Amino acid sequence: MKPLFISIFFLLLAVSSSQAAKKPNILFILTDDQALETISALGNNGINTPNIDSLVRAGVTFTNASNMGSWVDDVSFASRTMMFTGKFLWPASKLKGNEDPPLIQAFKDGGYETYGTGAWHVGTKDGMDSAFDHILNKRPVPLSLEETETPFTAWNHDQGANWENGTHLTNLTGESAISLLKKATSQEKPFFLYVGFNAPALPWQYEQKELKSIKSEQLSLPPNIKNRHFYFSLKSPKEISPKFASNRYRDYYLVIERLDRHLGRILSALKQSGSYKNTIIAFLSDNGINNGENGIIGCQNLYEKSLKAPLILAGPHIPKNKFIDTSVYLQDVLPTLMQLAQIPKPKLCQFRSFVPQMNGKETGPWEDILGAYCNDMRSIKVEDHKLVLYRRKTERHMKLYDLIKDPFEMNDLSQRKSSSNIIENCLDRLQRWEASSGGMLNIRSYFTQPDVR
Ligand SMILES: [Ca+2]
Repeated sequence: MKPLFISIFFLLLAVSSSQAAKKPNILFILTDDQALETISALGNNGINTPNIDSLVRAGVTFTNASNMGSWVDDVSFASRTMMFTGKFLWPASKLKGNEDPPLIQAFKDGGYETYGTGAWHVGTKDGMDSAFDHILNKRPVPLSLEETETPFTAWNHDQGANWENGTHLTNLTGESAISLLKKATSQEKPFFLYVGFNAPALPWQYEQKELKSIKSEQLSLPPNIKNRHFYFSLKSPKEISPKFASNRYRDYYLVIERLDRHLGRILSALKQSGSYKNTIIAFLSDNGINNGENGIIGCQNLYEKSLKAPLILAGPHIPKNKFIDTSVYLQDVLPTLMQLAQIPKPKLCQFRSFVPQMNGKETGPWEDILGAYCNDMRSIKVEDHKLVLYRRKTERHMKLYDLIKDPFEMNDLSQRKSSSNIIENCLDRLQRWEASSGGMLNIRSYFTQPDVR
């Protein structure tokens, strides 16, 4: 090789390796059943989340990020399967579970070393085992003790679940994340570290001494705690007293505060490693939950409380302390991270990047946002309005809410004459969604009869 060619060869080599070094690391923190408003930086005075707050200040927070829904009782499983396969609800429901998660594979193909710990709960081959190059302390979702233990005491370690093996599962996942982070930051390759916290999903377990940090009687409850569902046969409907609801809020918040402390330790470890500046942190949940709002317990419904969850991104080239109310899906997060990491999005991925919205584009990646729960419920959000359809056997119901004027979904507008154009538009869009995404319902034939409204 002549000297000039040799110089060019080494120059090209240097350029390509410096480009490789510039790829941002990804720290992907996924919580379970964390509703949007459980963050003090979003104005909730009843909970103290200084570390999630620090991410809010460091990055972009989406305040209208929704799960697309679920085809099974297990909403988490559906949400996560969509998130890591990139497929919409009905195509994801038909997966046989015999492939690796393609969106993690895309990062592997893009030169990333991948690491995972905690809960996974995704309908792909071999669970977490084949998803990541390195795994530490993968854990199943604990069974709900509320249904099996009487009485259930949060601090009774003998009742297992989160207390199994003597260490709270949130601590174990947090500590495992730090171990993996040390390993990942000592390697040359960029890393994708997945941290799946079981918290704040049930069962809510904590030490008795933690009780003093939140006084349930001082918690302010939203107005829809007093609201009763209109009535459709939802799972576990209960008469919900304010005392029952505030104790529930307290327990839920206590496990989130523990989660927040471990998030703080992970962020400190990342800063100590020297990799913080070149790491994108994604903090999100798979879905929210109703804790008595609108008379409902659980996430098997299409109220905003259950569909929406936190979605925060912070890191290089991401604006700081910015709030975006454009509607996106939680499942848009991986295509977004791919764009930020300059990794091609696999063709099969139906979700979209919201990088343009982070950079100031005012219109969203979607014209409307779908919600579905099995074949019992459908919802569509178009601009300010949300139409919800309920169907079971011969029962049919339709509800329309103005989410700007009525964020707690208490005033049904479907009976008003002035709503008819909005309803028609929503039904048309919902019908198109259902048909184009492989859904089973003929929206028009079920929901256009006069008695439905
Ligand atoms: Ca969940």
